[in-house]
Amino acid sequence: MGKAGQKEKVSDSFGQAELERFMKTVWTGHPAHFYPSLDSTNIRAKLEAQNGAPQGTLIVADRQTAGRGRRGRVWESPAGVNVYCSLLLKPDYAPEQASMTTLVMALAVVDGIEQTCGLQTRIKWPNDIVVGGKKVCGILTEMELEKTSVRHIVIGIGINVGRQKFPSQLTTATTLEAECGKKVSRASLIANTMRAFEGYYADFEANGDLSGLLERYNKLSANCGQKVRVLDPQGEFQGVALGINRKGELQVRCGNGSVVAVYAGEVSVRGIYGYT
Ligand code: BT5
Repeated sequence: MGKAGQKEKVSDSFGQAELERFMKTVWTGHPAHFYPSLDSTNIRAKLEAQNGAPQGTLIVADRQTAGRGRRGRVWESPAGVNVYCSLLLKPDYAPEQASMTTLVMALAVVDGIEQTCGLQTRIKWPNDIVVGGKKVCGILTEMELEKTSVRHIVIGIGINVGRQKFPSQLTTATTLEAECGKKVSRASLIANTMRAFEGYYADFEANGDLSGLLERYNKLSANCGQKVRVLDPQGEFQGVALGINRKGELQVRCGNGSVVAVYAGEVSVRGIYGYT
């Protein structure tokens, strides 16, 4: 199917026109491309980047047939209920800074959700947004390098919005509408999240790290002060999460009192308080 033919709307409240109407941003979501169905918005955004799409391009789909999480995990992406979108960045900073953009986007998603439906969510480092101990959003950041510099970054966001039945093995997921008890506009949610991202990203770019956002991030962190289990390729260890540092690493105090900085790109961290 041709690209133009894919840009229809799938319901009265979610389509190309609604996205454009709600998007009150300076550079994110300009342009925004809506698709009823894609394999993965991240894959599409990377293709657009290769074809010269500008920074700020936003790819949105009503459904994904190959939605992905980290390390090839599946992201459940049914039609008609959720947000699946990917933002293209073309920065001129070093690859080490790229993984920090996941944390910047996490802050934006928390604000976007709160502004759209009043729900207060928290961030489970590095890439989950949780409410009541369940996951309502996941973020997948991917970058492409050219020699040693970043050619582009794609930040993919999946937010569960409308009520739906998850596969039985997925017991840790919830949706915004189940949690807040009212209808949530997907176009408005995307627009609010993008607007919040612009503010946080400006701070990140000005500082070159997360130093200006540390306090807010740690306040919203579901990990701070909690026991965590770090699944490091070198071996697993447990400790208490103290919060992130300016590079976005999670500081974990181990049993022997030493503090280890855990880098998002290398390990997974799991809470051991019911949410895994
Ligand atoms: C993530 O990975 O949480 C990143 C998810 C990013 C999805 C977006 S959607 C738009 C863009 N296009 C894509 O193809 N991807 C991005 P990870 O931390 O690896 O978590 C994956 C795990 O979350 C799975 O193994 C499941 O346990 C769980 N999961 C899968 N689908 C879910 C859903 N819809 N809601 C909550 N949890 C889910």
